[in-house]
Amino acid sequence: MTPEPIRTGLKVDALRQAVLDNLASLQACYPDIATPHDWYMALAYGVRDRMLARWVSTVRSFAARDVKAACYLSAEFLIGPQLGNNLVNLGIEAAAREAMRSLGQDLDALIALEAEPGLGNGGLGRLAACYLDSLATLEVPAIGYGIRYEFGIFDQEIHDGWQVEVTDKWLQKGNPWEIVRPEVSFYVNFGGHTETDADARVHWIPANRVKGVAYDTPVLGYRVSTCNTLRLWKSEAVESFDLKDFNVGDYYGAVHEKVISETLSKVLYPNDEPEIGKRLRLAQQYFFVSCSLQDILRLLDMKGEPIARLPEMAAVQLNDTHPSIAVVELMRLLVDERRLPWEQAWDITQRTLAYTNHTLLPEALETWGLPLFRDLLPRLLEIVYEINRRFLDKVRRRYPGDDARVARLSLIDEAGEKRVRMANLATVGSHAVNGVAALHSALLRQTVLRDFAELWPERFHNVTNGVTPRRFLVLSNPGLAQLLNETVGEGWVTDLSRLKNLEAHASESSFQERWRRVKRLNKEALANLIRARVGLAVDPDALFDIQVKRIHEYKRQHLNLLHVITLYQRLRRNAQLDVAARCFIFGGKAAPGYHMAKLMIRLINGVAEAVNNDAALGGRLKVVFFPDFNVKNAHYIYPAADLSEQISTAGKEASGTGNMKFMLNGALTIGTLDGANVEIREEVGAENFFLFGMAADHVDRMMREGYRPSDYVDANAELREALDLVAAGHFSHGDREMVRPLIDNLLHSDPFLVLADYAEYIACQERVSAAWKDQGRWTRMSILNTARAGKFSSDRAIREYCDRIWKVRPMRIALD
Ligand code: 26W
Repeated sequence: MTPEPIRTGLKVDALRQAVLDNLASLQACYPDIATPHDWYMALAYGVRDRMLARWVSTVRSFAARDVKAACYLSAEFLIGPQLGNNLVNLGIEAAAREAMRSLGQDLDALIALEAEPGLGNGGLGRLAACYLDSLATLEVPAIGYGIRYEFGIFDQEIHDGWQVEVTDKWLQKGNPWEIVRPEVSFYVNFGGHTETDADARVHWIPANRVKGVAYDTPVLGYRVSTCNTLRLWKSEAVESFDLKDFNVGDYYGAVHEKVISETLSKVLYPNDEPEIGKRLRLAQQYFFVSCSLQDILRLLDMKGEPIARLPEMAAVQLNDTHPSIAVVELMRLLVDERRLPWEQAWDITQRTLAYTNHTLLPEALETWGLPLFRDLLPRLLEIVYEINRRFLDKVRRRYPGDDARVARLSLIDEAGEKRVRMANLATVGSHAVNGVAALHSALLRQTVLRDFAELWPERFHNVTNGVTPRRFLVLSNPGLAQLLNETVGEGWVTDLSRLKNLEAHASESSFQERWRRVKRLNKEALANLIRARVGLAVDPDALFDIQVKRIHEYKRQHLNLLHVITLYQRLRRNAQLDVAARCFIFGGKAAPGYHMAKLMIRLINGVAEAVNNDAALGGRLKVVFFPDFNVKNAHYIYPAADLSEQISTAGKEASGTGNMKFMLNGALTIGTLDGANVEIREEVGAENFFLFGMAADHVDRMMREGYRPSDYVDANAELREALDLVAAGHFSHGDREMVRPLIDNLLHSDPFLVLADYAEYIACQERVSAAWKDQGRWTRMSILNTARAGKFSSDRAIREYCDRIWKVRPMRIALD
């Protein structure tokens, strides 16, 4: 049997030889002295080689054929660790495991070594990564465009119960998954002024210029030859060293420009939701958008396509408003550089761009002050004015005399300090606008973008989010994946609706036994990790009640905590109380400047300390704050959950995607009618979902008619007792001052209606405990959650974008 080629062979022998070759040729060492990092890099480069073959074929096919590509512009791509995912998508995990075992290495230990590329904050960034996986798996030509942050989202440590941010040095040991493209680089202007020449052509005379250099990461589809590209831009100085300054001894001067320019892609802003309006943030956004659009036009030129065909060749998706300056930058490139007439340029821009909104929270809708905008992007502000002038002319013709509507629709908020409204700009410059869940898209039309929805109803769509079953089941829950393969065949991985075939087995006791066995092993694995990371022993037989997501008041981690405290009080009052043993697991990062969120983390840890050390509870309650929740740790958490906490105030969580990952892994959801919870409950059936709380319209009415939180305290003794315990410092070593901001917030304003939903939540949790007692019923509901999760595959969402918004079709790749 002819041996496989070392660089592309997929079997054990070729892989083993590739690793040994790479140890020598890339790590410059040999097995006896190789460190675990050397083995990891040697294997990673071997896996990369197998992807490159497909990468090159994909790029060659794309260049040769008249096909339209999807270009996903996002300030965040939370791609997670790559090795395990690439092994699964290549279909060589077993072969690699054997090859490494034969070399005395443990594949899982090597996978655990990889530094996670934390190039995102949470939902929005992870969604972008899931979508790249689905685009490649569906063989759709696509490019992800973003920023190669040198420092991603901070690592979270917990010291004395408080979050401490630690710099994320993900690039410290090198990144085998990226390839630098020094020749794919563009200049980006900042500051300065504009001049108009004799033939009315506007020239931007910038104060500074930086260079953007492309770093490409391959994105391989599952068991296909399509390998798309994630192109991330790094900022560099045009002149990285100024000899003149150096020669006159001004050593700092000599490297000043280098330092300034490189800051653009230095660090990810760790905020998700509260808008920060920092100059560097706008510069970052313009930097990657300008590089990306220049690159898209360059690819069009390389294909010999006229600029007028841009809308037929590229569908550019704006992942929230963060890249929405693209509306203006594309106009600048088409009008100023390509000399197109304004009307033609505008038509091309609108037909090329589309915008996805991910939040209704007013404080998260980006706006930029005119002074900052003018100072940093003078030419773009001129174009904003012209876009606005022409747009409002149309509005005035449509709604004569309706000045209030004109003011609301304007790209410029004239009230107070004038600001550019990025959501309005994104909507005006796009042919399609979508929300990320049915409820969210409806609320978008009724609230934030109401005037636009009335103006252009045909532009508004909904595309409910999805998650990739490759990473969030095949890779992170191999036990369940195996059971699914044996029960419904392997087709579900790329056609998640096939999980429906599980329903027939939902009440079979033998199947239920195997199902519980898988969940049990995953809970043991998480329990071991909790022991290692937090030093706490938890009981895998307990109900694993998990809430993991960014810490935010609208996500209501403090409502969850009030349930924990209520149970704690009940058991302290009556140790014989018949409640199901519960292990409460919290996880999530707080934006460094978000003090209420940091206080919530501190209080969770304070409650954990009190509960976990209270012998009277007999170990029936355990509370864990799992540190540094990220994609890597999520691999252990979603498969081990029995109960998924999705308890945001209705109308606040645009969609949620963790809720989908929990459902896919057989967890039952306790939640409100918010975001995608509504559709999860529709798919799984109301009888398999623990619902509580006010619906969005009730919340809205309550907030408009005036809400008095103290009424709910007066009406509920357990609630008062729980709040009093916190206020008394019971969970803060007697420090009342520490918790006062949280207590005062709840008692006096409670903007997210925690106290109003408390009673129903507690009652719902009692229904959960009752259901848990009947393991047959619980397991049946668990199986039905997985069986009916098909809709929430990111493959379904991407097919909807391709058909309804991008008009992009798959392109089969023939491997050379
Ligand atoms: C300007 C600061 C900032 C940064 C990030 C504002 C807003 C954001 C994101 C929009 C926040 C985000 O991640 N939103 C989440 O997006 C997910 C994917 O669509 C949804 O599932 C979540 O409900 C939504 O909160």
